[in-house]
Amino acid sequence: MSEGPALSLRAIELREVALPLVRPFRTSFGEEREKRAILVRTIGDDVEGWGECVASEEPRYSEEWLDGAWTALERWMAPAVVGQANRPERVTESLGWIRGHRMAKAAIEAAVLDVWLRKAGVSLSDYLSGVRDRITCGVSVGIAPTVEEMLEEIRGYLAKGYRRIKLKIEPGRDLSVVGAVREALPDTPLSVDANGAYTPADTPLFEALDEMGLMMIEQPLDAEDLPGHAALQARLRTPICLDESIRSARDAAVAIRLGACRVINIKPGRVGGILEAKRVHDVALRSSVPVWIGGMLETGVGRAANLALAALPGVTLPGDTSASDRYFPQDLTEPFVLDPDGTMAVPSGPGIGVEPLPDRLEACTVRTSLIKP
Ligand code: OSB
Ligand code: MG
Repeated sequence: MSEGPALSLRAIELREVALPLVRPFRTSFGEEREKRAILVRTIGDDVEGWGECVASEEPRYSEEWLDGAWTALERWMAPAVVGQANRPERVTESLGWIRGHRMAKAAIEAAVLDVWLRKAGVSLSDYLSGVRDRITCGVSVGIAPTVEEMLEEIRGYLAKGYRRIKLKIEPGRDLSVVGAVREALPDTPLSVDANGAYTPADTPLFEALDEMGLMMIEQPLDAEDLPGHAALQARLRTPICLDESIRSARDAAVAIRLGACRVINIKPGRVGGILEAKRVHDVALRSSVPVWIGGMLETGVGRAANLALAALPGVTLPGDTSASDRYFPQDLTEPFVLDPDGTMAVPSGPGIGVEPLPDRLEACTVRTSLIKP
């Protein structure tokens, strides 16, 4: 993977964007009404690349938050990378001294990968050795005030072709909601995602969910609690899928060894980059643990990279890589569209294969910063 020329960057631009969501997205840790993201633009002599930072406005999903990521990118990460001779793997080395801040690191690595692959004329999917040109899509359904509203939303997604429905749950909105959805849709592939909202004392609740024919239960317990997940998994037939707990390929190896999960949700931002995401995939594949690609309500820029990862051979379950119209009235890029068979095309152009539409980008921009050598 390290073949190919180094590329020198003239500048790196940071851009915070804000896009209205089609509907509020509610999870056990809060509600988002608008999508805010930092885009990283790598500016070479004759090519440009893009990456998206998935840190949200408040540090609820993980320790990272948007303003913190902005500062880390502006003050340390962009200066460490701009003007240097860059190969994608070098980015990880240049930023290695910075502890944590994985989402910020992932954004700058993605933008360097994109510009470098565009220059080389190679698609991200080919670079990663992806094996398919279409991927199977599921959709993540936020918590709604009533079961009727959730069912209406879900029926809309099923009519569009989505192959798996993931229900967000939280204490008080779990068994009854999942039971009602399961009763209304007995044959639909269903999963649940708790975003770590429960404790080992809730084991009886998960034993009841275990009877509902779910594909998996995602992140039931606190991100730090791998032993707790292992103990819970030992009592359930339904596979536990880890999201927040897996921050690196090493975490994945430990979680699998402990029996803390039987499925992994891979998000490049959470693990510090696309290259580490590939290593998480490789670890899981070697242990025959199926994986899928998650999402953080990304704009088309981040989504394109997620779709390239979804083309990897070990990604055997439908992901949260949904179409643009599930998130935004208008995406930043040309919209990603779901085929009625529930699949979406993996971008085949150089790099991530898409770029922000200039007018849309201007209309959505909240602030910018230009970092030069
Ligand atoms: O836990 O997977 C999650 C969105 C934001 C933060 C965390 C999560 C999610 C989703 C939505 O479930 C995934 C998507 O459609 O992008
Ligand atoms: Mg999750």
